[in-house]
Amino acid sequence: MEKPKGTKMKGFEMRDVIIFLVPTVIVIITGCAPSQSGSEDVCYGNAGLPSVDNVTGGSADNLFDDDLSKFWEENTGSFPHWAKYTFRTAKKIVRYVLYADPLEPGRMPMTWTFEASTTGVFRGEQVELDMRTDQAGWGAKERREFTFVNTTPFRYYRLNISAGNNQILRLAEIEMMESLGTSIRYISLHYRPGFLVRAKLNQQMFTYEL
Ligand SMILES: [Ca+2]
Repeated sequence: MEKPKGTKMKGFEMRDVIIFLVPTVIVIITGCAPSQSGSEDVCYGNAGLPSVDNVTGGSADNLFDDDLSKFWEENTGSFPHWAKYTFRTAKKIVRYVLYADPLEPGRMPMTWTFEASTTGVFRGEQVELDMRTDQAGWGAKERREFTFVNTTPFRYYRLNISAGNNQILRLAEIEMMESLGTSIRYISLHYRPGFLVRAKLNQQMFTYEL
């Protein structure tokens, strides 16, 4: 065994330390925070109330039930559409995750804003926390994570979808987190001779040169 050396891996928050064992070397990646407070999804059970602008299949509850086989669908063929979560107590959300349906991932949103409000009205008072315009090519059960800067607790958060990848909109799950700490599910490591380690973490690829 030899200690890792070389450049710092980009893309991780500098928090906890995780040690991965790979052939002949120990790779220490600083920054993963698997059990950090705030890194977990806070949209669950009686933490708040889901709602959407319209339903033609599934329900608003299906967006926050931790079950990818249940979805919210809207198939009237027009946009925008929105999905809202009303927390019982204000939370400082800084990260959210969207999951595609196992059977119809091509119905995922393409363009949206992620917004917050202190009143829940969303008629101009809301704050735009994040915007995405290019979210194409979703795969079955695909997970995409989005982060932004937010220093204010809000009770109301909304995904406001202005365009989809299909006229029919189908979204399997939404998660929201209070920390940028990266959960480590779906991690895989690839090592090859020449001292290059590649880690795929939550759909993002990182490279560590030893
Ligand atoms: Ca679901």
